[in-house]
Amino acid sequence: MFKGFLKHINNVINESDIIFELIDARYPEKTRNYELEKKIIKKRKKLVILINKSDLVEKEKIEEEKEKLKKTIKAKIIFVSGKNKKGINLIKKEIGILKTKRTLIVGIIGYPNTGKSTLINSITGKGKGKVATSKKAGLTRGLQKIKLNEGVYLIDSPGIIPRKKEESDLFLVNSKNPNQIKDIEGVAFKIIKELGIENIKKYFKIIEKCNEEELLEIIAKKQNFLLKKAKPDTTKAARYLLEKYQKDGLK
Ligand SMILES: Nc1nc2c(ncn2[C@@H]2O[C@H](COP(=O)(O)OP(=O)(O)OP(=O)(O)O)[C@@H](O)[C@H]2O)c(=O)[nH]1
Ligand SMILES: [Mg+2]
Repeated sequence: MFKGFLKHINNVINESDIIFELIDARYPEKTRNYELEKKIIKKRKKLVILINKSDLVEKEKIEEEKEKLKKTIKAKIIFVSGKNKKGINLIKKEIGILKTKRTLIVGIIGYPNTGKSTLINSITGKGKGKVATSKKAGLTRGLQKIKLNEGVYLIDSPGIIPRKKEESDLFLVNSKNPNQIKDIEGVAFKIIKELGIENIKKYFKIIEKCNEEELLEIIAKKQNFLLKKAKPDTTKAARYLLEKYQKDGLK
């Protein structure tokens, strides 16, 4: 599956005149695809980095991240929110600069769930062809070309993950679904650590003093996830925690 997707993405890079890489404003570094960025630059294609979901972070953090990013790559960086339709005019301006008489192809790439399809719908607006979006990672599976206006096409692509990525990191940035995780408890610990045990306890309304491991046991007991001899089923509790994280970010 991975190989097939990579072939698609290589086609997008080859075909496009300009490529927008979407990264998640909450985890900019964790959702950058350095391999693809290198490939795009090598092919001398125009790369624009879109820090999407900027509605979910504080303005100060946004500026800080932009400065950090600027130091690492020679590309235009724009903050957007596909959901709130923020920055859409700036994107259209970038497309407009390149528009000549011939056909212009705009590729949209990024990790699964970074909001590529949602953004395309915001750019094209009402009444135009819509692409499907989902809370679950990995919805878009093939390439889809959407007409923006005369001679300008956007390509929606499946989310792609670089090789050698930790599944806990991929889960944290919503690029993997709970049923794709092998080490369920390991990933649950990572999520608890990242979000802070006190926040997780608050979410599950737990007041007892406990560490990460004990927390899963308490959740298991609370939910009645029990094994033989009433032993708490911590794997099931961990899966429950992962599902909640995907649903509402445990907030
Ligand atoms: N808060 C917020 N959520 C967003 C934004 N853009 C997309 N989302 C949400 O993120 C989830 C994924 O959106 P999609 O547009 O399907 O993401 P995608 O990158 O196309 O995902 P794949 O096709 O699986 O690679 C959905 O639940 C969207 O509602 C945004 O700007 N802000
Ligand atoms: Mg999609």
